Amino acid sequence: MSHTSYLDISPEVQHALNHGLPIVALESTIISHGMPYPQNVATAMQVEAEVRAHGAVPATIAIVDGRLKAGLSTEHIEALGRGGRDVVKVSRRDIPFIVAAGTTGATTVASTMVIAAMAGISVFATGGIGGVHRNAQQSFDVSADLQELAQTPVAVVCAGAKSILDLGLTLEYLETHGVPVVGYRTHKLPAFFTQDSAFSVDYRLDSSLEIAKVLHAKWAMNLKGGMVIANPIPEEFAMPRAVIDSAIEQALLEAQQQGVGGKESTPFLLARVCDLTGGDSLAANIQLVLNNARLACAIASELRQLSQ
Ligand code: PSU
Ligand code: MN
Repeated sequence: MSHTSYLDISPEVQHALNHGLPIVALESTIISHGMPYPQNVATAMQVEAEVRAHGAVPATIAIVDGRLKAGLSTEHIEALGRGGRDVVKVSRRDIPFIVAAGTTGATTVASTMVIAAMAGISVFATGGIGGVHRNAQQSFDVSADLQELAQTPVAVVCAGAKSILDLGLTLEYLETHGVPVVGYRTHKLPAFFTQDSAFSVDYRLDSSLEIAKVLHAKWAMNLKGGMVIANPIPEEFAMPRAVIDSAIEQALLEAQQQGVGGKESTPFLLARVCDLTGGDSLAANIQLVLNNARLACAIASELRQLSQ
């Protein structure tokens, strides 16, 4: 039995693989834990439509009834969205338990990368990656997303990371593990809701072709691991820094007071920031994901051409 016998590739994704068409992987924890219902389901469907409209095939990834899925049905997306934070959040360590039990889970950036790589998909779009949490000097809370980027050959297009994290320590960690952080048309690390932060990226690249050339060269040389492609939220959807900063401070304080830790930490903070800023942050969140999907399509298309 090969490892891919655990994997179901949808007919649409399989067709794209057979014909060398560009494919963009999408994660499912952003659906269950990253946004409220029903906007989460609507957004997941809208992102898939955006990918198709930009000439690529979407592969939304999750684990359903113990099967690794690359390409989800509308019913599965609906179930993950409706289940919300009751759905099991699956990172790399959790995959074999969910598979062995034959149950269902939403995949994080880390586990989505694992399954995308298994399916032969190398470009992935999402909102924000996990990272080194603030006060990680004490808590040791470092997202498994960062180690995955160090070992699995998938490029992750995101809007940087939310400042619920320590962005400086996140960059240091990625540097140590050899993960490049590319700014798309920017020198600054975007901070999800805002176009920039106080931190610089490693490399600025201004076109999807340049990004694809770097990915192609990296993987042609068998340099392991992925890459972070940080794409700033479009200016018209960015949020005032003071508004978002105060919501994040408040959410962090509540998490500390309530003793929230481990894998609950990120979903708790995401939900509180969303509540505290109301519909504004959700609207921004949706727009930045669409924006990342478009850039991922362009990179996936260029990469296909370079690989032919
Ligand atoms: N950050 C966001 N939105 C998200 C997540 C992070 O702005 O939806 C999700 C992603 O699935 C990410 C995960 O991979 O949270 C990280 O969780 P943890 O910190 O527990 O590794
Ligand atoms: Mn964590």
